[in-house]
Amino acid sequence: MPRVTRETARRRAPRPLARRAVGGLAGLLAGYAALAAGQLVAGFGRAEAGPVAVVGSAAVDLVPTPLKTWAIREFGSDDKRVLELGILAVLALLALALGVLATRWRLSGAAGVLAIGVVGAVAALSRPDSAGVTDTLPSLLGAAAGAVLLYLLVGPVYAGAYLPPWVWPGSFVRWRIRGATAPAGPRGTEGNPGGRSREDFEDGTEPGEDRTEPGEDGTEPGEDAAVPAPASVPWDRRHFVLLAAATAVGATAAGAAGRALAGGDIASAVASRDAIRLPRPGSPAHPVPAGARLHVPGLSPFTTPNKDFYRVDTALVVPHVDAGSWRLRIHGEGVREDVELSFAALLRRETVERDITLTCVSNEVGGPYVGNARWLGVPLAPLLREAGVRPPSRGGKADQLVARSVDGMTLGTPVEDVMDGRDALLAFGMNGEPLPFTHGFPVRMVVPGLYGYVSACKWIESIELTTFAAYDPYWVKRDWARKGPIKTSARIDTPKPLARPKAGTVTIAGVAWAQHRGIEKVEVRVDDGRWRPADLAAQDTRDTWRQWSIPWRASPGTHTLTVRATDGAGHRQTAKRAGTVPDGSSGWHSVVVTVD
Ligand SMILES: Nc1nc2c(c(=O)[nH]1)N[C@H]1C(S)=C(S)[C@@H](COP(=O)(O)O)O[C@H]1N2
Ligand SMILES: [Mo]
Repeated sequence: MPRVTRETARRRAPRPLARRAVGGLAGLLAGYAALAAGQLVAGFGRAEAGPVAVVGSAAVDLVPTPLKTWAIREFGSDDKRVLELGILAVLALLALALGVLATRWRLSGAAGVLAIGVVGAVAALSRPDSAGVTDTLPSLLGAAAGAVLLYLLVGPVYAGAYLPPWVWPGSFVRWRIRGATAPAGPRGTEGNPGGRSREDFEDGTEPGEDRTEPGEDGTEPGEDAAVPAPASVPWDRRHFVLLAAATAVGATAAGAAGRALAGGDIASAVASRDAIRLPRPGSPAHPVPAGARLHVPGLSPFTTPNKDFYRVDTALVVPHVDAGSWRLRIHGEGVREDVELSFAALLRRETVERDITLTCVSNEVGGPYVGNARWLGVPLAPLLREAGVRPPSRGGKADQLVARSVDGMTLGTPVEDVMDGRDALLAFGMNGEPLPFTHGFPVRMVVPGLYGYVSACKWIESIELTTFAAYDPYWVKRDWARKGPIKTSARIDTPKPLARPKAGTVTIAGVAWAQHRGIEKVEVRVDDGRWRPADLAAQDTRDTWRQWSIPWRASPGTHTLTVRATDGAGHRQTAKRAGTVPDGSSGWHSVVVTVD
């Protein structure tokens, strides 16, 4: 019978550092496998319920508004990638720690992995678009797979009790008894009755009792009794490497399979979009006046191409809705009978095409979250009227229209604004093509004059007529104002901040917007000089932005260029600065340049 002596144990067991490293690696592998298994399970259900997606989405919902504002400002549209990387980094650290822990307390490590799965499950249930219990399965089953794998992976280096003594006193008691009968028992037990000392593990002199499966440590079943204390964990490298490799390969395959399954759903949505032939608008937009487009290098184009159009939303997984199965439900206060519209039915209605500039309330002074597109859609007001809805000014009880998207987002719009004659649209076309998925395919709302967060619901699936008193939608619950008319703003596009133009004539140019009121005047000031009126491009409509430019005789030195706009209602922008929360930024945009 191979007697494991203290000496052989010392030789065969991994050194403490190596053991931790192996544990850490086991943790990372188990974590990777958990995520991959979760992705596989999510592939059978909703991609939105993937473990990283649910935690990320819950984080998006939960983070305080200032942090969210900061993230949008700091990372822009990359905020989602950054969040995902952050979550993966945290998970990797946790996995690493649990792996190391598991080399001592095998069950605790595995339980830790399960606990993370439970956090994921809770996050999944907290989502406004949660499909219920099935959404918890990716996190729970993924974590279960990870827990089992961690348990198995650390087997070869496992050198402790199943549970720490403070969790399960039994493991301590058993060890004490064993230690007491063991002549070569662990050092330091006398002076350390409260628990195992570090050295107890690190020198590999473990009581052989709480060990792994028989045989796994190289000893025979029943050998325990014959071996006093020092039977340690022989470091079965082959066992570990095989299991680790199998885990890595299996997890990668599971992850790929999960992605492929999710890809199937996406494919049908993509096919439904490819199949759409946009109707000729019953009421086309009038052509953009030639004078509305200035040709100044560095100036934002009048029409923002779809690929450059800003994107602001909370969707970590872009919804891919099949237009064929899409339905819009209109219901609530004042609706005679619930309306349900298919995409085909929507296209059969009178369609209109309009140029409308969209702006995000999170846009800082001088910021990028504004864009102008040609939208094709169906006017919302007649639809509502047919359903029996009356605006408050005509005695309607509902003053708020709550649009809900397939991802659970809610946006609240004043019914009065939607029905006051402006071109509030259910849009399905954007610059001549079906809406891109990132911009709300198959149908979204667009309401001229209102910030996106109170009007521009993407991936819309229902419209409820209610009151502002009765319901606070998503952003309002997070410190933003109930109503969000767009504030008059102007931005300098060129020269760029910190640019170094040559002395001589420099063209200062940019855009100004005050949707549904129109831009009347733009003025520019250099340093503390007088305000000079800029040349305004022709106005397309009062719902679109206006380009402007002004020549400047630049002299060498550092200069501050400032712009201000006056809207069609006669309101001129003041210097008073406001941040984005709660109802949009205000103040003059300035750019500092150094003329060489
Ligand atoms: N479903 C959904 N719709 C949404 C949002 C969202 O997070 N989810 N964000 C809104 C906000 S804040 C803005 S500014 C606009 C942005 O539209 P865009 O991404 O097409 O530019 O969409 C609005 N519609
Ligand atoms: Mo927004």
